[in-house]
Amino acid sequence: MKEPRFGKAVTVLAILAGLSGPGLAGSEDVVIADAWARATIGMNRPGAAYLTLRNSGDADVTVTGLATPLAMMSEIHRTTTNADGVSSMAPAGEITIAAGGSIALEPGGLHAMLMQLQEPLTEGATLPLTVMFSDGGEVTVEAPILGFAARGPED
Ligand SMILES: [Cu+2]
Repeated sequence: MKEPRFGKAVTVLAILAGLSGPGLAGSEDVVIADAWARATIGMNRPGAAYLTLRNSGDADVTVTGLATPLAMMSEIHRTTTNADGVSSMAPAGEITIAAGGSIALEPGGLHAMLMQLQEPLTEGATLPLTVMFSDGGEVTVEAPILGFAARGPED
């Protein structure tokens, strides 16, 4: 049984070397801008939050999930509108931000869906929102909560 153990040790060393190696690109190259959430009436319906992810690194970065203490479950959803003008949404799965690229979560497209709210999203308060990445990194932003009819952070 020595060989499997040796194999595991080599793997761990490789991971450690990767973490400290120069030129490592990953979630530390991602900047989150223009985060905001929309106020909710009560807690019966999910809340929505929006933000822009910019990847200034030279490697693609993948978003694996979202979390906020104000909701039991948070997911990135994608809204699509069919030829009949009917909109529907579904979980978008993992989202990859190309090296040097950016992805916007905005009304009518991708959004952070905040399900099973633990308290209403109140205009004027802020929502802590954590974005998780496939390299294990996390970035947390405080998204201001705007009014019920807000369409963007400038409203
Ligand atoms: Cu949704």
